[in-house]
Amino acid sequence: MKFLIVQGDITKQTADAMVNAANTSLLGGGGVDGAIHRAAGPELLRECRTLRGCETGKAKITKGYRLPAKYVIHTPGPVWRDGKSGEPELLESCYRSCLALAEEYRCRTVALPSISTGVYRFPPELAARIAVRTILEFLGRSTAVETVTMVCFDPETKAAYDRALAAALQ
Ligand code: AR6
Repeated sequence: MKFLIVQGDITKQTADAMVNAANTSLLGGGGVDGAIHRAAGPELLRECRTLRGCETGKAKITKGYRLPAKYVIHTPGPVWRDGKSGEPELLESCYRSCLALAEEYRCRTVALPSISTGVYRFPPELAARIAVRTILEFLGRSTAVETVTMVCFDPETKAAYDRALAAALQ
């Protein structure tokens, strides 16, 4: 099992499954969602329309079309309000739901973005701690997934994940 943290554009990452930080409509948006839809091509939106949305904290899977990934796993993260509206539990549930689908589809490699820390304003340090803990727990019991790569778009986000991993391994 391997957990990697890299900086870059997730749409350029080759993986069996690529996770999309979507919204509950699953019909596209800005940020990483917009980048994934642009790189995948219009067939992705066509398949997403058949899914009839997704609840916050859950996940749905589609094909990857023109992306360097066999599957895209779409998850709507929580919008940060005050931290007392179930945001941490919902974020953990996003990671769990995505990884469970990757396991079900026997994916060996999974690339993930930092869910909810962009437009949805989840504090990056807390988000990174939740993501790292949930991913490490999952990797400890997964039989299909061998490598999870957290793809951070900017250096500040990568630094937050590096710190969270260092703290988790202490
Ligand atoms: N590769 C990797 N990470 C990226 C990329 C990329 N190409 N582009 C942005 N990020 P966000 P959210 C980072 O806003 O907070 C959309 O409109 C970004 O810097 O994409 O979950 C959806 O449709 C940040 O660190 O997702 C929803 O409406 C992280 O990805 C809403 O935004 C997440 O930022 C979801 O908001």
